[in-house]
Amino acid sequence: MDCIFCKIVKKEIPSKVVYEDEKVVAFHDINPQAPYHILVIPKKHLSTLLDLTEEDKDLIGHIYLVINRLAKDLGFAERGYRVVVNCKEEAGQTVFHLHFHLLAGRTMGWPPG
Ligand code: DGP
Repeated sequence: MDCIFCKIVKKEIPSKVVYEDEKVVAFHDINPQAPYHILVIPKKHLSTLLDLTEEDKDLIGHIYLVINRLAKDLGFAERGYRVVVNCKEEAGQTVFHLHFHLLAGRTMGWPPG
């Protein structure tokens, strides 16, 4: 499958990894929208949020715990951070491998554009 994030998981293309375990990889976004912009992705290929099934419940819980750990380790847990998942084209999804944007380091606006 020609998936750029699967290639990042397999280290076939380089990325700035900040965390990795048997289920997930977290790395810096190539086009950061905030001082901290990290993508947390499952190693398992899921195209969109809609592809989650019952068997992924633990995986999703794990991803949020990794996000919290990164927020603490990288020093922005106290100030706050935003987690975004774009699901399908109209929401702005451009890479069809499920990913959680972790954004921090500036004041965020609402509603998002
Ligand atoms: P989304 O629009 O929600 O599908 O976000 C995709 C994000 O992925 C976007 O912020 C840019 C980032 N991205 C795309 N290609 C690469 C890549 O090759 N490496 C890294 N580190 N990030 C990428």
